[in-house]
Amino acid sequence: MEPESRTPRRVLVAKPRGYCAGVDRAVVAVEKALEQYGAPIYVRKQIVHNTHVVKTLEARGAVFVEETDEVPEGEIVVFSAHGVSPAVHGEAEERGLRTIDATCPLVTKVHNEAKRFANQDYDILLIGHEGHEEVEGTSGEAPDHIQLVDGLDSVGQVRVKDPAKLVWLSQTTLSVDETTETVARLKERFPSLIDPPSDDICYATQNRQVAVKEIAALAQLVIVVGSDNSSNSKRLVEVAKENGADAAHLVDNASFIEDEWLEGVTTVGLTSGASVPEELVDEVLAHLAARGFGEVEQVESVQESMRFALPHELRKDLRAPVR
Ligand code: 2E6
Ligand code: F3S
Repeated sequence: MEPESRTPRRVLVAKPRGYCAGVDRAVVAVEKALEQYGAPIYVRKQIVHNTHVVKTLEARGAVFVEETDEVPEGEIVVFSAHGVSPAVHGEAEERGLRTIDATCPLVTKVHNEAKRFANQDYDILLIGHEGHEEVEGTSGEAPDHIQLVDGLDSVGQVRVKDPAKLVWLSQTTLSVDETTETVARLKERFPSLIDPPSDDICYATQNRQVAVKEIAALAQLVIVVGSDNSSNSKRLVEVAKENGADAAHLVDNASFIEDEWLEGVTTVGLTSGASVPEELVDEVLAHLAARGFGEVEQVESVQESMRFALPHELRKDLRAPVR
C-alpha cells in the first residue's frame, strides 16, 4: 500500500455555493448606508447569519441591536434580510427611526402570500423552524391565521378551523426533501390542503442543495462553511449526510477543521451557505492544500444569475426631515 502522504487527495467544490442575491443586496445595503450617511448605522438583528460578515460590518461602523428600542430616536436602522413583522415596522415608525428594509424580496413574497390567504380567511400552516427570525416575521403578518409546523413530529398537533380552507407556506431555507415529506404527511391528515402558488423554498436554497448532493455522492467528508445560526447552511450538512457523505461538518472558518476528520479521506467535498463570503472558502482551500489536498475541482450543478435591486430607501435621501 502507498503511504498516506502519497495517496492522491482532492477537493470537490460545489457550485453554486456562497452568497445568494438576497444576501449580496442586504450586505451592500449596509455598506452603502455607511458610505452615504456615515457611522453609526444601526442594524436590527444580524444582517445575515454569518459571524464574519457581522464582524466586518461592525468594524466599519454598523451597530447591531436586537430590537428597535435600542436605536436612538431619529437614527437610521436597517432591517435584516430575514424580514420583520408589521409590528416591528410600527415600532420603528413610532420612534421616528429612518428605516432601510433589506428583507430579501423572496421573503417578502412569502409575507405577501400569507397576507393574501389570511385575508381570504384561510388557515395557514407555515412549515419552518421555531424561533427563526424569518418565521417570526412571516407569522407576524397574520398571527391569528398562521400556525407553525416545525418537523414531522408536529404534524399531529395541527388544529384547523375548516380543512377545506387550508394552505401551507414555508420558510425559504428548508430542506427540500424534508419539506416534501412534511407536506405529504400533512396531506394524509388534510387531503384538501393546497400548495403555495409558487415555491417558497428559494432558488438559492434549492440550488445549493442540488449541488451538495452531487459532491456528497463522491466524497467521504463534506465541509460546509457557515455559521451555526444559519438555517440554509445547516440544511446543507444534513443533505450531504443523507446523500452519500460518511461525515459532514459545519465550520465558521478554516480554524474549526479538525485534522482527525481528514484521516483516511481521499476526497473532501466543500460548499458554503448563502450568507458566506467566498474568502472563507478560499481559506479552507488553503488549509486543505497545506494538508495534502492540493487538487481542486469545481463541480457545477446549476448556473445562477439572479440579482436584486437595492432597497428603494437607498435611492432617496434619508437625511431629509421626516414628514
Ligand atoms: C434571509 C432569508 C433567507 O438562517 P438563514 O439561512 O435563513 O439565513 P442566512 O442569513 O444564513 O442566509 C441567507 C438568508 C437570508 N436566507
Ligand atoms: Fe433570499 Fe433565499 Fe438568499 S430567501 S436571502 S435568496 S437564501
